[in-house]
Amino acid sequence: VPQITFSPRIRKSPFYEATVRDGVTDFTVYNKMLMPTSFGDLRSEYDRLLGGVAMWDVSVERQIQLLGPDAAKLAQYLSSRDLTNMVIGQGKYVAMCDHDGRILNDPILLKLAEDRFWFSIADSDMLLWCRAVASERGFEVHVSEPDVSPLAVQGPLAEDLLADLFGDLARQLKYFWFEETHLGDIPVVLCRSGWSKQGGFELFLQDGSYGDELYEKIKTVGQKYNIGPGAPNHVERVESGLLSWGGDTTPDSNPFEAGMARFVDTDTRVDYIGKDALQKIASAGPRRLLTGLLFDANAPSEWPLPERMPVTKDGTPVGTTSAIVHSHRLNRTIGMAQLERSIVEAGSAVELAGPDGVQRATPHPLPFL
Ligand code: THG
Repeated sequence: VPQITFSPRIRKSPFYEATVRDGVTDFTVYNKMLMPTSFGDLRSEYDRLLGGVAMWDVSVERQIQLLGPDAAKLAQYLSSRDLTNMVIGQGKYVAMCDHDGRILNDPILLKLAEDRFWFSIADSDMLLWCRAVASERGFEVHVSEPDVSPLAVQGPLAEDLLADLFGDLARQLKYFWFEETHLGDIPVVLCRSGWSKQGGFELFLQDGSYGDELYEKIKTVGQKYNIGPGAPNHVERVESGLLSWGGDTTPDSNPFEAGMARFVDTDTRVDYIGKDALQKIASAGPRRLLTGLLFDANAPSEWPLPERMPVTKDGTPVGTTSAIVHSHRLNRTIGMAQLERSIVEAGSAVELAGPDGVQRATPHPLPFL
């Protein structure tokens, strides 16, 4: 099997040593950094996420910090969502678009102070973009990638576990809200968030030298909840319809094609990059839509293919898939695809030509579950 060559260009997480001790078997590269994707038993990792609690090293979700008197102005100008009523301690899921309305990233934006924001980014070079825009606009703001590394604790038992560590704070936090706090000496931001729909938190470690200590602390307290290691779970995220930027999107996708329409404000007085383009797309209607695909029958086990696959309707190309998985809860092959809007709106049956024959599938609303 070919291997990835490690080098200083591929950064390691402060939890790297801890995940190796825990038996990590697979990594991907994300934001020029290694991210664990499996500990060797994906089915157990799924079951733990659905029925218990799992810990994921997601330090690859880097923070782009905006600090200074114009931080709020820059955060708004970069986000296609009206942030007027955003308060300190609140997180919001936003799209960052270019001037033509293409989606560049889909971060969670955290407001830590009136003059301090974090974009918790997906896999694209937003430090370059944010610095360039800040300078071109002449904004008085310092843009950096600070030493901050999120660690996700996900699953139905995550709240009990974190209440053991943080007391009532863990129970009181609302979805996407957060608080800057400490665990002993360890500086963290505790946020109710995470890339699953099973509930849970992310601890944004604010000093990488505590990586091992934080991981082991959660693992120790987590023993009574049978905590185990895991990673952002591909099967659960397709069932839940969570967007994977760069996977479900292509370089020219706009947020309406990526299922992010409800997070875009076109009818607003605030100004942001791409607003005119997004208004035009919104009134004309996007050409394609992100949709679930429900296969007529279970596809053979070699089908959950990592590549995009062409989708046709009566032989005519109508889009491509970005994920095909076997849903454990539906006991059916499901997928995600960007297809012509008319196909999605009509719910028309489509075909996919795979390794051993053609499979039929039907558009299905996201989330599946
Ligand atoms: N956590 C943190 N940073 C991140 C991610 C994360 N950065 C990269 C990536 N993930 C950003 N992408 C997403 C995509 C979806 C969601 C969160 C981050 C998500 N969406 C819900 C949904 O679509 O149903 C809820 C959105 C809402 O209601 O506001 O949770 O995971 N720190």
